[in-house]
Amino acid sequence: MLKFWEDFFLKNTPSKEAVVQLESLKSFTTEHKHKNSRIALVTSGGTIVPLERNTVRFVDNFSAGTRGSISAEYFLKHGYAVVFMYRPKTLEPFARHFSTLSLLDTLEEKSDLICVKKEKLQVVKNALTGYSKAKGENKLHYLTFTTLSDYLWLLREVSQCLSVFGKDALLYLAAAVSDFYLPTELMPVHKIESSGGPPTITLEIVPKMLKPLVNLWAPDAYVVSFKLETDVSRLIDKCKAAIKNYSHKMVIGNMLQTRRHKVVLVDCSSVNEITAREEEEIEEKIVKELCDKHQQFIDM
Ligand code: PAZ
Repeated sequence: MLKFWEDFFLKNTPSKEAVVQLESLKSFTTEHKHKNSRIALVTSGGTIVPLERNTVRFVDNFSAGTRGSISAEYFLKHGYAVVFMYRPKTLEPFARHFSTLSLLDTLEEKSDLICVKKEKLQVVKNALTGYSKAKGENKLHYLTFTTLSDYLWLLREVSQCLSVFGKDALLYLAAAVSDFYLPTELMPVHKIESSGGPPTITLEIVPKMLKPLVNLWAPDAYVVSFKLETDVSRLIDKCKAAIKNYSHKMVIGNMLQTRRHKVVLVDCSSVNEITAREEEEIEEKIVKELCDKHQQFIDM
């Protein structure tokens, strides 16, 4: 009998764009395997679940890509090569400082020149230095997904690709991934017509991919998942349940309302809260803690 996740991959094929990206991933991982690099997969942004094959409508998952893009920068600072797997138009490492209006806010016109404002110079310098270093050393590789099924296909391929790094691979799954989907065979080909009356759409449960990821795709990697909740009374129990069910290394719990300045790190033996002040980036502390834990795991 097929496992639920195998059935999902049989019935939901990846887009051409997803498949094409895997070639360049192989050369990135080969280069970093030769260099004995530590490598992190950072997933970021939310998946969409199409309701039509020619997609006009879809169900979205909330994520601006803030957590993932900031964390990727800190993993690079800690010397990791980073595969940044994200949804286009959500935040990207380094470029996040200059998204939309904030780019214009950094600039001013002086005589005939466009210059960086004095008070923004340090931000621009830091971003440029970090970006140029990552690019020069070929340490940051981008992969993109939009739909749930592309996300899961890429997750499987990347995890398997990173499994050659053994314990040196760290998977940091910060993307907001839908728990529900509409199987391709149940999707109408064309845009749902309003003339047919209000549609009744029954979504199905997405198979839990952490199980095969931890047991089959990247069995030696240090795997960190995220749990987003809106009801604080459920957060810790949900994190503990995830650790028990999937036996991965860490669950990071966060509340929608307080996620920028409070998270909780849950592993099989401890619950550890991390907080950050307004002017701090909590991801700096999260990534530092994880890099220490990853080191201990490698040394074991
Ligand atoms: O991308 P962002 O900074 O706006 O949000 C980050 C987050 C809340 C999506 C992330 O921290 C997270 O909890 N991801 C997992 C979500 C989930 O439970 O599927």
